[in-house]
Amino acid sequence: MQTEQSDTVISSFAPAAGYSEELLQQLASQQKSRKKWLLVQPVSNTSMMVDSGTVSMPLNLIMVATIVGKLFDVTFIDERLGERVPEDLSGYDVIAITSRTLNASKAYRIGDAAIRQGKIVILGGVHPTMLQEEASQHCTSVVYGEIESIWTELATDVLKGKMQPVYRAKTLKPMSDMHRPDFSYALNAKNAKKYSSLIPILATKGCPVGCNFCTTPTIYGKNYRYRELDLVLEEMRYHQDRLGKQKINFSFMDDNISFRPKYFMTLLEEMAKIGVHWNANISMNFLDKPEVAELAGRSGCDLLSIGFESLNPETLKSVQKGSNRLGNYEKVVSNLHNNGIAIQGYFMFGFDNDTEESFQLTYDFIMKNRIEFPVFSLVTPFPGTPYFDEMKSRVRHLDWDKYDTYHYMFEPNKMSGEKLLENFVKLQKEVYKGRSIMQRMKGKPLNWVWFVNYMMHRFTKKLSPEYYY
Ligand code: B12
Ligand code: SF4
Repeated sequence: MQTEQSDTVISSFAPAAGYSEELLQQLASQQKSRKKWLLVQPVSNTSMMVDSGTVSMPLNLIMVATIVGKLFDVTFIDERLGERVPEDLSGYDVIAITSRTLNASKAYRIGDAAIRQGKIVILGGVHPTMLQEEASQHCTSVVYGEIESIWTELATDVLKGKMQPVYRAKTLKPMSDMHRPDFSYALNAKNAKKYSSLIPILATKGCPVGCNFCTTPTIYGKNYRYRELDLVLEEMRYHQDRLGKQKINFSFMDDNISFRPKYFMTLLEEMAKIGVHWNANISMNFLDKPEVAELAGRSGCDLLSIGFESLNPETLKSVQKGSNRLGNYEKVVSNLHNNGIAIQGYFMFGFDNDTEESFQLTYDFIMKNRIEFPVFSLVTPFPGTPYFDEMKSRVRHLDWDKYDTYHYMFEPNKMSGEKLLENFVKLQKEVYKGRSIMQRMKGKPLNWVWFVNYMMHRFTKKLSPEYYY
């Protein structure tokens, strides 16, 4: 299917000098027995709901497993399912760990233990990418960004037994050249039944909007790449066949699925034909057009995740959230609701402009507009972002276990930290009270969004500000 060309047509994509696909295949075929990789998704220490109960299938590690599994034996451990990395790692040659900031300290502990046992240890994911020097102390090699773009170099060096401290690709691989994720790694994991039934999928990568608190523009810059639509649709059909039904719920892991409107609209047209259901992250510019919401609804969209972030225009400006126009918020919401699409609305607190009134304002906005799935976080300067540089001197913790967006990272100008937390917790309890859920959800389709509200109700009931100081 023809769509416009990707922004970053990486026709010049090639491995670094001295590496080639032919050399890699030759070395791989000379392995006496295939080297054994242990791939790990570490569990974090956070009490956040997303890390307990039903967990989403980790597309990041599935994609790593897919490419590694072409040449090596793979064992896949997702600690969020309850399984733990064994103490004795003698059965493995390579321990490869994915990490975000939230689970970095756990990832490092696993890395340290593996180093002590003489293993090749590879750290990847957003946190090691942003803090290579720190991560290097807990592994043999750090991989910057996606594995696919640096795989030839990485795998060749593993086979030669000569690792470099950092692997960073000079150019990014076109997404259409990436393998279709092999879900068997996750589906065969111990306790795989704990995975949510939503199937993660990827159509695009990158987001040039450039919010200063987000890692995506730092890692992928202005790049916005997408897969051929045929590949995305073929993957959807594959899952329909595998599960023997048409109505499958897909969860797009894209940073911002609508950044190229023509591609997005064609994708919607095609999804409408195959009868799937889906949800995705999206920025709101573009959703003020009723025809976009109408087509999204027709294409099976159940829910869109939108970063409203703040109702304060000064704050939006200060974080460079160029996609948000305060004047459009209600219009965007009603366009989506008119087409049966629920909204996961992200709201952040703890900015210097925030006052106690900001919480009431947000509560009123959510209740009036009946936002189905509000998510609240305290603004967190994640390492490697421009926001981190800006706030460095005020940050209270560099303990990554606290980077769960529930601990406050700095005292805002117009409120004490204690007041911030008190209001933050109170707001969540209010929004997820049984009565408020009914007010926001009454008459809405009986699907998994109700279940999420029930889970949030249970989670917020237990919230207590003291825990997050
Ligand atoms: C989709 C998404 C979600 C989804 C699903 C997450 C999930 N189940 O994985 C949901 C909505 C649940 C979610 C929730 C949250 N998210 Co989120 N999310 C994303 C998003 C947009 C895409 C992640 C993704 O799956 N991409 C697709 C995969 C295939 O790409 P990838 O992860 O980059 O993996 C590739 C490479 O990194 C590399 N790689 C990864 N691991 C490894 C390991 C090895 C060994 C190697 C070699 C390579 C390698 O190769 C992979 C394949 O190409 C990212 C932004 C981003 N681009 O990373 C934010 C992001 C990960 N989220 C973020 C945050 C803050 C959150 C929340 C805290 C938000 C909140 N307040 O609720 C929660 C916390 C959830 C949790 N417990 O972890 C931050 C994390 C920042 C940080 N420094 O840690 C990010 C980076 C966005 C940002 N603000 O910068 N998120
Ligand atoms: S719109 Fe979303 S993905 Fe894009 S830069 Fe901002 S926070 Fe990151």
